[in-house]
Amino acid sequence: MSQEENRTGLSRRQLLGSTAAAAAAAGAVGAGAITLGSSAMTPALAQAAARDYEVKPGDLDEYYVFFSSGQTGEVRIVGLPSMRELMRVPVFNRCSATGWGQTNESKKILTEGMLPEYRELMQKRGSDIYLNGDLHHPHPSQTDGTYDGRYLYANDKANTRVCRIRLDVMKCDKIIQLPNQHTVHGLRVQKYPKTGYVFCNGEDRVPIPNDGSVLDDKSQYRSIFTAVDGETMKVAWQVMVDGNLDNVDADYQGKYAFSTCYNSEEGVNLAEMMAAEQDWVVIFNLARIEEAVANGDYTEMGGVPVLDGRKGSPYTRYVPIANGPHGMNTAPDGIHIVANGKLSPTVTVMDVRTFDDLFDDKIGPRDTVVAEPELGLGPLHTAFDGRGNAYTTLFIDSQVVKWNIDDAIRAYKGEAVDPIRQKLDVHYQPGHNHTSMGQTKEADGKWLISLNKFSKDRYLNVGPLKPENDQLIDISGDEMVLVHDNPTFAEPHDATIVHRSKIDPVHVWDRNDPFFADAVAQAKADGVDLEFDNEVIRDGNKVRVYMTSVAPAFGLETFTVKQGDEVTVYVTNLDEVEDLTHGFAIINYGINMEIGPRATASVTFTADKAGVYWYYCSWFCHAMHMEMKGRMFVEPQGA
Ligand code: CUK
Ligand code: CUA
Repeated sequence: MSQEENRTGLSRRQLLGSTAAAAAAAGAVGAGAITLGSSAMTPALAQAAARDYEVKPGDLDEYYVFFSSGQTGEVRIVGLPSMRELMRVPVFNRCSATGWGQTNESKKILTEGMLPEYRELMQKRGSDIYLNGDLHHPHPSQTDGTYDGRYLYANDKANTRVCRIRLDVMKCDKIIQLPNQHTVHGLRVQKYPKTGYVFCNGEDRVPIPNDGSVLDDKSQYRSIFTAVDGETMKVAWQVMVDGNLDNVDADYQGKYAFSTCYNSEEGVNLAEMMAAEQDWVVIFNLARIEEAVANGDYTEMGGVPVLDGRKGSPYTRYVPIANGPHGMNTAPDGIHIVANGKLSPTVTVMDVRTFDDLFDDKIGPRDTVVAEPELGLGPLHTAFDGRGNAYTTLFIDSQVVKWNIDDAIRAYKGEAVDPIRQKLDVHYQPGHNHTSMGQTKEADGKWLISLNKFSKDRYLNVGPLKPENDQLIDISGDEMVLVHDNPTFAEPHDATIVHRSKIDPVHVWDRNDPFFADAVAQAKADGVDLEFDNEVIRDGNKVRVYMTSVAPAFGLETFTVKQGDEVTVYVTNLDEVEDLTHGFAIINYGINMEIGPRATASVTFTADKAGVYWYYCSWFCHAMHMEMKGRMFVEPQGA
């Protein structure tokens, strides 16, 4: 099959034809691309086409979608079903608009959880933070198998970090770098009784310690599984495993976590990693691990407890499955988990109720497998509708396949039943997919998003670098219906669809918020009331400038510092009006930050160039926003 056929399945002409047919059937369906995935208009499709998907101006979406942004390093909040981008939450990146990576508040979060050796290294390299990140898996905290609106966690594959975003203010409040392991790839949260643990897969194998004493001797490389405590954001424990770790998920009973391994060969190049016919899923027994940690039955490495979970250990079991599995997904029935074949056209379904017996050695590893349907080429990830159906992305076939779990189990037992319900073309090469509330016990089976790696011909050409294409699919009926194409910049891997009833962010900041508590404490020490005073405090060559802001004026029209001073500007936004954000930018000093309503933000810099420097409000806040500015005077050295 050529790559062309491979990717589309349908000709461009057919696609255009079906678009026109759908638009005609739907009447005025509003803005955005309404595209049906098949040229045949079945009753289900006609019904779907008649449905009004439009979120009209002023109407609110029913769901939040937390999109990863991959190598952009941020989390994006999108409304569903409109697929409108609502907000970006900078995390493992720098953000010109908000000052993330520049404000003292964000730098503290970016640096305090770094491993000390890497923090020193960064400082030697002239930066105190990593300037990049690769955020793949954003997952909100759960209580009793559903979202609880507290936090969202995500990994940084590029620099072995894990972050936490507070869902009340939609800002990152913790980032930690994990010791011993090399990258964090798969990340999922404990579902029961609550999060609890954040499970983090160390994908690449390295020597421990990785200090140069071992280089090319791969027999001494190790892969590490980490459980982070989602409350304290500290490593609870780590488990050393055979092979490597790709994606992970957890059960609904709070007993097990499980990860796919595509490199059981422990190879260091493509040929080696693909050599074996089979790889595996490794299952972690949380109770046994916790008991061992409590009993001190571990080795401390890099300051954290590390258990040996390689083959033969009481903490793990290895279930052989076909070569190169990728996604790992727990079904909302609380029983079934699915490992996605990638190099195998199959997915492997396991029954978590067998795991107790597996760990008690009453059954063998393969006795946990209850189905292994052949679905198509390149199965990567599976999502669920809560009605017993699963939806698996087929990367190579450029399709989403809908299949029935019970029928797959019956077929595995030898019954003549085809579990496949439908295959829908997606455009093109899907990675993750996600259903509404599908990773909780409250999966509602309304929507599916297919996160496609290539958009190719779906949009106006924007040059060699193209957007990804995230497609919205209506799964509420018997047939999947493609209803919207959504271009996204590099590169959503994963997304989580959360019903809006689960999340309740604040509208303005609380003055007692810990996010800017350091600024409040410093002001107090300086005898400054942030909400009233505008003052410049000199402390040797350190200067602290305290400034209020009320639209359309800063509390200080000018302030004066000396060349060479280390200047910290604290801006407090006194406006209580919803959505009234100010900015603080200093021209030619590379400074800009956001100050949300009732927030304080601060930035520190060296006033190394003498002269007059205007500062201005960078967030449009008022009719006189252009006039919201002042001057920083920097007296020349020796003046
Ligand atoms: S991984 Cu990207 S398509 Cu990082 Cu979840 Cu599967
Ligand atoms: Cu304040 Cu614009």
